[in-house]
Amino acid sequence: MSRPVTLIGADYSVYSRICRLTLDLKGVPHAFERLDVFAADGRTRARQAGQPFGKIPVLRHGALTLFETLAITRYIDEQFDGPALQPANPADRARMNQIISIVDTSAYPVLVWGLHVPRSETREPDPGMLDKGRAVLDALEALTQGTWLCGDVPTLADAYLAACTDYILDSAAGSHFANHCPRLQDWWTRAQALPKAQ
Ligand SMILES: N[C@@H](CCC(=O)N[C@@H](CS)C(=O)NCC(=O)O)C(=O)O
Repeated sequence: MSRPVTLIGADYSVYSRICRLTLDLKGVPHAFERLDVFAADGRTRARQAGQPFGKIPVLRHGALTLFETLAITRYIDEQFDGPALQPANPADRARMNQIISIVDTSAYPVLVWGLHVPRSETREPDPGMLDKGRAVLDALEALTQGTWLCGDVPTLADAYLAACTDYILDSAAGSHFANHCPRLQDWWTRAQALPKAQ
């Protein structure tokens, strides 16, 4: 009998969405246990669930507990049957890793927290944030090739970027995405049809 798979996270959480999208793209049946990390006891519960920094998500596979989305998504791809979500070709794989790294180090802090969150709280973003956000989108646009971000089939890069695109569009950089990033725009028309991880 196969070991049960449970993802612990929240619907709004970009990193939880990345893991759910990865599970769905891989075709792995799983349970989703909701944990609101921003609730009063959220960080304590996340630590109790196995995330030492009090964040989400956490993946359980039988007795195995994993945290850090990078590790979780690669584990899902390598542990389970289903379509390969990391390109075999080293150059394509490197491009996928570039996009993942850009989402981690730039898109998430700048576009989601630096631009989307201030808009959702009806306050101005920090000075210079919009220029930074546009530069992130320009870099992602330049890396986008093929039907999906890294070729003919979806990869982990698609899960990473798709998980935060709603937030990017609902930010001050949204019009830059719509008007100056035709490849990303084209990609998003397809990516919206990916299994809905929300
Ligand atoms: N490096 C972690 C980042 C996870 C993360 O930042 N999760 C956010 C939700 S999307 C969180 O738990 N934030 C709560 C906090 O930072 O206190 C990963 O890759 O899983």
